[in-house]
Parts: sequence; structure tokens; C-alpha cells
Amino acid sequence: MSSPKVYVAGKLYEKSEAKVSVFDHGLLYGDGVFEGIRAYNGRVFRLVRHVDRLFDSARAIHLKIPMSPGGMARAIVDTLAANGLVDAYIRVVVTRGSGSLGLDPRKTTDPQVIVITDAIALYPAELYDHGLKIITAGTMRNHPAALNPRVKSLNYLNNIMAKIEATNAGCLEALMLNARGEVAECTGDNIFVVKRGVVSTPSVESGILEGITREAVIELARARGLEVRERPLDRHDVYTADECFLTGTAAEVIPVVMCDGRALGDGAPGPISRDLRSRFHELVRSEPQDPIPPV
Ligand code: PXG
Repeated sequence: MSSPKVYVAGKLYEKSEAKVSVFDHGLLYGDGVFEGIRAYNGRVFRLVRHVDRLFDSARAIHLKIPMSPGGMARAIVDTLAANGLVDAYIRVVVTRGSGSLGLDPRKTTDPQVIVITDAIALYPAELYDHGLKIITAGTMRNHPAALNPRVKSLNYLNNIMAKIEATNAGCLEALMLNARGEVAECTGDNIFVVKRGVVSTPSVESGILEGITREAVIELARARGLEVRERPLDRHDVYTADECFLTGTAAEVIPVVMCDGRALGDGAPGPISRDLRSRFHELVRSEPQDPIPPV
């Protein structure tokens, strides 16, 4: 295959030539937003939901994306095609743009829209069969009144701090709590528990990113007749769960079998987690791609 092409501000560049300024406030201050999207069999999964979330994130930080949602969807699909990829990870980044030093976003002039496509880095296959071990991070999730977790901003240090804790403890993911000590989410995944057949996951009030995989899994669970509650959870709910799983674009649906050294349920992936994983798998491979909105 020809060398990877990266979309930057309306043009495709060779990977080594794809650049932004060192004065870009995305670099200087983490001032910008992003999305992580996947394509399966040449179809971008929930394209419109991802583009909408990107525009909502941008609005929330008072960043005007210099193109329409339709133009963004087109740029995503065209970059994928230019790279000849059918199964891919897509990273869309919008930076505040370059300007003089100083926080003031009015000092910037040229927000950069970047689309990177790549092969997908998945969790090792055996983790889907045997389940993931996680720990609770001491680093709490961003307080919604500081930087709302609903904004997928370029400032991911909060999650990176928790990820370091996970890695240092020999785990691949960490559970993050909110300022009230409730379960929020993991560093790059939402969390669900199953107890006596009822599926529960923290609601947006707990301070989470409204995951698009989470949304799809809630729909799938309800469609198969399961009760799904969006409600505050604490660590007791996790420790005493019959089953636990995480959802995210990269992970899809992955069972969790241990948290903070405690075996969850019987210590093996449970039937509901396995069933929702296979239903999700089926969905991403069968759902048609959203039509591209008018540019
Ligand atoms: N919570 C957080 C904090 C996230 O960053 C999710 C939940 C799951 O959301 P989705 O919409 O993906 O179901 C995320 C998603 C990456 C990467 O490269 C991160 C995410 C998604 C894809 C790639 O680190 N985070």
C-alpha cells in the first residue's frame, strides 16, 4: 500500500510532511478537541454521532470549527478512502490554531483540522476471553465545573495520570471516581455493571464522556429485553457486581474480571457481557454508514 496520508487543513500530506506550528495552542495549552472513530468493512461507525460530539465539544470550549459538520464527515470519509483502509481507527483533531504566546484564544487565527487514519490497536485477544483487571485510580475524574468530561478536549492529562497509575499497578485500565467518590468511567472507556440481570452504568451527572459505544450498548441491551439503569454507582456496586464490562471505540465491549484485587462475580467474563459483546460485534459489521450531511 502507498504511504499513509494525513489530512491537515483541507489537504492530504505524506505522514512525514503532516505538521502544525509549534505556536499552535493545541500544543501549547491542550486547547482543542478530538474524536476517536472506527471504520469496519469500509463503513464509519456512527459517523454523524461522532461529528456531532466533536462540534459539541468545540462549542463548549468556544472554538469555531472552520467547516460544516457535512464537510467534516466528507473529510473523514475521503481521508479513509485516500488511505485505502476498510478497517481503521480514525483520529480527528481540531486545534485552536497558532498565534502568539498567551492563553487568550483571540491570539490565534487558524484552527487546524487534522484527520489521521491508522490500523486499530486492540487489546490482546485473550483479554476478551479471560477479562481485564483494573484498579481504582487515586486521580479523580475532572470535576464537571472545571473541565467537563463531556468535552473530548486535547487536554487528557487527567486520564493520563490515571493511566499511569494503572500501568504502574500492572493493569491496562483504571477506574476513575468523581469528586463525590462515585464511579465515573475509566481513562478511555465507560463502565457497566450487571447485578441480578439488571445492567447499570453511571449517568452523565456522574461526570463522564457520553460514549458512543456506551449508547449503542444501552440500545442493544434494551432491545434484548434487559433493564438498563443510568444511575450513580459506587465502588461497592463494582466489587459486588455479578458482571462488569467496559465500552469504548477502541475496546468495543470488554469484560472486567478483577477490580482492586477483588474477583468480580465468579472471576470470569459473564454471560450478559459476552452476549452484548457479540451483539455489538454484529452491529458494527452490519449497520449501514450514516448518509453524509449536506456540506
Ligand atoms: N470515556 C473516555 C474518557 C474516553 O476518552 C470513552 C469513554 C468511550 O467513548 P466512545 O465514544 O469511544 O465509546 C472514551 C473514548 C484513544 C482513544 O486513542 C480514546 C477514546 C476512543 C478512541 C480512542 O486513546 N476514548
